[in-house]
Amino acid sequence: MRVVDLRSDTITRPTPAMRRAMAEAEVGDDVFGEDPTVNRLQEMAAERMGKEAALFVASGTMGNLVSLLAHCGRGDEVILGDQAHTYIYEQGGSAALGGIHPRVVPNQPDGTMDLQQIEDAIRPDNEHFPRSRLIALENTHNRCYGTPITAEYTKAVSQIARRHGLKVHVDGARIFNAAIALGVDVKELVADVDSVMFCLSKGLAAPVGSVVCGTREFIAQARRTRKVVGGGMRQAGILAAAGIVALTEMVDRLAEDHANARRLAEGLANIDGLSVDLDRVSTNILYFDVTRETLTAQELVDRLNAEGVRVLSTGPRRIRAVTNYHVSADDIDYALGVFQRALRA
Ligand code: TLP
Repeated sequence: MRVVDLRSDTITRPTPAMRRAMAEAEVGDDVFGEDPTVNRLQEMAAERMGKEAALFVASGTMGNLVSLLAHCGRGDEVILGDQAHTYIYEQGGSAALGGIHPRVVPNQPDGTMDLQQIEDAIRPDNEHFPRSRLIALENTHNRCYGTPITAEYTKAVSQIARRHGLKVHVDGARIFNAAIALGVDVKELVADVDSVMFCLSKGLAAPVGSVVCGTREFIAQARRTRKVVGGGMRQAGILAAAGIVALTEMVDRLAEDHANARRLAEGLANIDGLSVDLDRVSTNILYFDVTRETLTAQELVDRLNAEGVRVLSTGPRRIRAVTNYHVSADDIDYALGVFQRALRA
């Protein structure tokens, strides 16, 4: 059966070039700082993001966790969006393991938080309150339709943070999608922030890994917090080698994923029983709603799955699709045919 897997860009498998690089990678013990391939990836990543230093970690979740643990102590507070991946999908790890208190501000449909609401959420120095330490942004914003967050907005948030002595972290799991969609150098998107985490294992198709970037001092602290959560990975150059290929060969092609997401959205918009807001499709993530009363999102997902088209239901009427390296324009047209049949049934 022909399969078109749109559940996530995390399903991407390593390219032949990655497998070759992995097989040939020079390695050493990275806990001693002696893995040349990990070191090279970290240098490349820091350079790409315009930061002093970088740290290879096992996953996006680990990257966000070690960053929050490095910025905040127990009883400190992080301000973040109510739709943030870190708030919803990371098991509350920073609270559970780090005693960091989350202060949520509503995300607006475009993934930003209202600047005034952020500023209002910062606590005055008072023994009743946790200490506000950090503001966390997400770019692109997964739950907010994969919307890219602009450099101007990020700068405005950073200015608020500076005024009050807070730091800014960006969950940039898909920050290269944002850079491609906005047509800017990725450095501009993180120029004013203290730390950024980006993923190699999503649209960039590496099998494993994310990278945290920031100042030398911050990365030294993040290295400590990575170790305590069990993230010291020894001969991790085997994995970093694929990450290097991801950074050098897989960034520019993200534009194809964006074009395919638009193609899918436009096709879905023409299918009776579905509703898509075309204005909100700007990267590789799209959400749409099942408007036919007699059909739930999960029922439609099951019908599609039986025909090899895989998507995720994220609410009673809502479905998410994510275009990725293994999905071509022809696959999109095929998937649209399957959608049409599933809704006719
Ligand atoms: N997102 C996954 C799922 O967890 C929902 C997906 O399929 O989109 N930040 C953001 C913005 C993410 O979207 C994700 C993964 C992470 C962090 C966590 O990365 P991993 O899965 O590597 O821990």
